[in-house]
Amino acid sequence: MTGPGGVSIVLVRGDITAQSADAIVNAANSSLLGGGGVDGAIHRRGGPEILADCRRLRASHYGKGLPTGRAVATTAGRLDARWVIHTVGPVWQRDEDRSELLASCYRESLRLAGELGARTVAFPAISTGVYGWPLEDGARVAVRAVREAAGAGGAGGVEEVRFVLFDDEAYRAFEGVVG
Ligand code: AR6
Repeated sequence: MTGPGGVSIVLVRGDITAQSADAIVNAANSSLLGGGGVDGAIHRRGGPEILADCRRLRASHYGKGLPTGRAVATTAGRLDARWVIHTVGPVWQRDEDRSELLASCYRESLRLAGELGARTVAFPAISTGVYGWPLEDGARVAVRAVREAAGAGGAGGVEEVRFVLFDDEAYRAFEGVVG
């Protein structure tokens, strides 16, 4: 169903590296040089071109790394996509509300995807793995951020935002929010 700003939200259970989309979003860390989870899988399946691009970014605009909440694009290498958009989620903290930073990851990634000319964008559930964000809250922040950005015209020509959820628990958390 088409939502605010003409953007449809689609939920899929699976591995994000197996998706076909214009842009695939990576739950990276600020080094941009790889890691575990989605990040490890993207670099493994996408091949060395992605890391080469990341190294170039570190050597130019992002000498100190990519700040939390921001997004940057590289080639998608061998993935079935035109771009990988790397974003850095916040580490979850019990005593500090960092949800604005998590929302910023979705907003900035979507804005960049729109600027690049993407129509389909695949997102993982950012911060809900290694970074410890509770799934249901992570889903709530994600869906709200996408709907708000789309409603405010912040998604350019993006037509589909696909959340790619790795397991049943994550899928159900998003299903509960999207309805
Ligand atoms: N496809 C889709 N979802 C996945 C996949 C996959 N292949 N693999 C894991 N998930 P995480 P974060 C789910 O840890 O929490 C890395 O080391 C996973 O179950 O990938 O933002 C980076 O370099 C979880 O629900 O990202 C950073 O250091 C969600 O994707 C750090 O982890 C996100 O889990 C970022 O941590």
